[in-house]
Amino acid sequence: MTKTTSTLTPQQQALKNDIIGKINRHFGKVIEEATPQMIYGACALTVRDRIMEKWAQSHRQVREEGSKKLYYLSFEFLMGRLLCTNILNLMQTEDYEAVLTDLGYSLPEIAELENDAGLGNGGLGRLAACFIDSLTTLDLPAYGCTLRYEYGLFRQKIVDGYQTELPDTWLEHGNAWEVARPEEAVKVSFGGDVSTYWEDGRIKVAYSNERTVLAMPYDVPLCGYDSKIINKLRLWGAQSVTDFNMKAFSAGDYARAIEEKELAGIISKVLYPEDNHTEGKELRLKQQYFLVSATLQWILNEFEMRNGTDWAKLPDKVVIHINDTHPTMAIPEMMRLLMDEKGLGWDEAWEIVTHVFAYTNHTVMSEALEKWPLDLFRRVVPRLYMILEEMNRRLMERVEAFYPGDKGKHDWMAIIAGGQVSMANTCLATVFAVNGVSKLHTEILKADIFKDYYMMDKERFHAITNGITFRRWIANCNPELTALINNTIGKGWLKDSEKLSKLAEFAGKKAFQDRFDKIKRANKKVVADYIWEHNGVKINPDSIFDIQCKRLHEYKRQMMNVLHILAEYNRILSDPQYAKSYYPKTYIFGAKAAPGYKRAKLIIKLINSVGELINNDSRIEDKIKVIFIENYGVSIAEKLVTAADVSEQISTAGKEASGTGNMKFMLNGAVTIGTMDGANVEMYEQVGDDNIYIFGLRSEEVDARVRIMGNDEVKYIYAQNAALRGALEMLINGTIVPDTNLFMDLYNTLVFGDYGQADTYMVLRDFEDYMKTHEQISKDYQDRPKWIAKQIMNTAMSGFFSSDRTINEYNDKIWHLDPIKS
Ligand code: 26W
Repeated sequence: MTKTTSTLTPQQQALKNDIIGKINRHFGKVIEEATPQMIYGACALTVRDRIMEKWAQSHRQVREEGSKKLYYLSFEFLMGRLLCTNILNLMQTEDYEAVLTDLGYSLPEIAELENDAGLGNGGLGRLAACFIDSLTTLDLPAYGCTLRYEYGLFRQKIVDGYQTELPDTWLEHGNAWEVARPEEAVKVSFGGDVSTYWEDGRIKVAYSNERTVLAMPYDVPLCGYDSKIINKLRLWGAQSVTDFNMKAFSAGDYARAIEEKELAGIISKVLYPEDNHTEGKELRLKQQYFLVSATLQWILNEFEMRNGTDWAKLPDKVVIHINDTHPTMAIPEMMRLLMDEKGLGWDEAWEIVTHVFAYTNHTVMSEALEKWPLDLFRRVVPRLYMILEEMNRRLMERVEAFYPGDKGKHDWMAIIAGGQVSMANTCLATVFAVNGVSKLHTEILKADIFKDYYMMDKERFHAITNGITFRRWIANCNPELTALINNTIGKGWLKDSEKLSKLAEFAGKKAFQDRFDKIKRANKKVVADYIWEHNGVKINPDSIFDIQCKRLHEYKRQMMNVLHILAEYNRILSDPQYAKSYYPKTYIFGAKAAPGYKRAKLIIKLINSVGELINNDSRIEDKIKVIFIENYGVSIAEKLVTAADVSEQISTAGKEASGTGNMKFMLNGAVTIGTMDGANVEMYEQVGDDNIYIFGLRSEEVDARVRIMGNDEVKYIYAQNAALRGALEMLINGTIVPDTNLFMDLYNTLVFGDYGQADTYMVLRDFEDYMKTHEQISKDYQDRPKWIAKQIMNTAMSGFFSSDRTINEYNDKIWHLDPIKS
């Protein structure tokens, strides 16, 4: 209800009038009749207007300065909600809070009505979203390019402890942020026959019988934090071209017209939920071609409009980043467009292509390395196939020159070999820069999976450690802590993250500790209330909140966490002395499993079953609670990271390329228990030994261990570690669930292995060290001043992990963009 008495400033009063105006004109309602959803919509529209005003200005500026632009191609942009970050970036949070309160609402309550834009699986997609925020904040001209999936990552519903998948209908209320650009729509064609012929002394290409769909761009303008430029995320949606010219189709083309309509209907329908695993589906390949072809046509059109047809200048004006191998087809597509459409010869086109593209690898998991069957590839994109064949022929000459007579290298490094097209090799054969996402990950790329390419050209390999945007991951999600930091060291750190280290001198100060701890306690209470509401379990906010939230994958070792919880539970039951001294703990999990990854889904069931068992066992007097948060995603992560005492980052060393959740927890003052993996290594370097708990095998030890000691070591550990054995046996002895077969697969893979190799992910081998480290944490936690100092040090030393630093590194080493001038 509208209040009449108000203490709004004139500026806030104007904003209020704007919002009411939107309710009137956009929704045809008076303010008294507006639903909260309409209030959200009206707020979003007012924010969009403000961004749009800046947009026109910024657009002109970029054009006049003739700036070089980055196109960041990614199949995933896990943006989450935009209302609060946009308001924060416009520096209008206080105004919107005041006006919404005046209207009888609150900003957080209205913000919650926005559906998460869940256009991503996990780390890679969220990284893209953080990057676009930092690029914009740093005033660098950049466009994110992705698909406008009608359904984002599935909505997870837990039924009887099992994950079930429901469609994520994020567009159900429309998308207030996007602007359709029909005037920039382009056509993308699939399949058909390709033939070549000579004309005017050049080879020409003719296509026939292809299937064509229309790519419709939807732009989401993005503002940075206190910055000048407006960038955008371009989402391509597929539409039917036949709607426009159905009449023109002769009877013979009728079937084709219908086929095209169907194709258009499914291409941008759904995000594939595979993470670190590729299934090789035809539709996925079509999605890939659709995105890259539409984007490249747009890039070349823009270039031509501003710079004419001097294509050799393209690398001065454009840099295209390939986010993991998924958009790799951009490379042969650029060759195709330059040769077939713009009339360049192979060498001229190749010179351009090799100076325009850069590529980031995000995983070393072999199941995730994309390879496509030749037949499929040839059928879907016949012309690109021809181009890749020629690229491969020339590549093999280079390989032969560098590694004479080494046949093995030919197969391993080829674009086309063994009946498959390798996307990673296509990138490695072409791009001017390759990078890994943490120091360790890059070392592994250079020493292992990309070694042969590295030896040929070392200069183009870079290590650029990931980062996160501090605007979303502290300023927005933890306003109380942000205010405390602002009051203590000033506001500069939000744009210059290294300044956070000034907090270190307050780590031991009692008054500061008290305030810091009070905020953490309040955030824990919020999560406890959330759990009560959603899980119906009462949580003690004074217990240790120990959180592991990320995709479910064996290498991330949620399994080790569960086994350890079981071991603690058993010990509480059997050892009264231990029970007495046990400090209460709340173990929180959040994870989606790929729908086809059976074992991962079984681990979710296990976590829920263990929760049932432990949460309801009155003998342990609520000392342990185990909670599974349903439908983990960006918005719930924003709550969880503020409430953690302990952050679980426990992947098998060498497997997690970087991790970025680890950084979000650290920034909000959680202490990490982790392996020397991914960016954990650099977190350790930042905070030092006293403020992080490192355990387990190092990456260089992992392989050696399997090679030298093999399964004998696993048998030995099983025999000798009673706590671990006890936990493992619970999987199959009917204690957790009556059906002793249910978790048999989980037991078997650890103890006996899938292909004769037990304990692939070192769960048993790292268990003892993990257990001891947890004991130490429980002890240290109870020395409050010491523990809170550790938490503060984590926040203080996390400046390095701002994505602003990451983007500056990319820019210095790879992109070379200039910030727009005022
Ligand atoms: C083709 C199927 C598929 C889908 C997604 C294969 C691989 C992926 C991604 C590369 C998986 C991913 O998100 N990797 C994560 O990237 C983050 C950002 O760099 C890193 O922090 C994580 O460690 C890495 O697992």
